[in-house]
Amino acid sequence: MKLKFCIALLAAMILILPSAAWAETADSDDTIVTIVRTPEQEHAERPPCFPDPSDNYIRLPDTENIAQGKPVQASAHNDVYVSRNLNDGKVETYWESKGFPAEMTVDLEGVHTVSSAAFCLNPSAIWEPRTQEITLLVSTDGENYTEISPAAVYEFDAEKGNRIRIDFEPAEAAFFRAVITSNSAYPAHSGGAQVAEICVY
Ligand SMILES: [Ca+2]
Repeated sequence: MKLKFCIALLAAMILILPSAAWAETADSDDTIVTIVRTPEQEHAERPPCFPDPSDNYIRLPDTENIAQGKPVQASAHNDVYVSRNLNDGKVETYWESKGFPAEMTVDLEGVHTVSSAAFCLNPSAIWEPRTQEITLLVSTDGENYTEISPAAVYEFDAEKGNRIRIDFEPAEAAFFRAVITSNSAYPAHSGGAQVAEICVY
């Protein structure tokens, strides 16, 4: 009986002692706890040995894009792809016309000398390569338009940023218009032009 009592007492000590020791340590003012907080990641890290995909992107002018956020009118759109997506500064949002020809006109809110334009799609590779035929026109009064870049087929490729740049002779413009007459990725009856951003410089 005495032996059983000793075994039970020993077992109880084994169970109680570690928790008592832990509690003392955890409650002690001498315990040093170092909390390490990692900094927020502010941008994607890319090891130097990996090429930057944007190195292959078509370069856009360094000057201000005067089309961004300006009033814009466009042909009828498909689904939710409305005209305000054309120049909201986001390549993730886009305008899609309901058929061809597809026309968009940006009110530049004043006369500007322009010499370059860019058309962007989402640079994600999920947007497969395509071509779109584009004509550019400008106007100083909103009624009479002059062609500054004739209809030509441009290639959009995610490896080049899914964007194209059109340079032309400098012209005075208060209104900038683009007409798109084909889209190789969306030629079906209900298809149309697709533009994530129209930029004017
Ligand atoms: Ca957009």
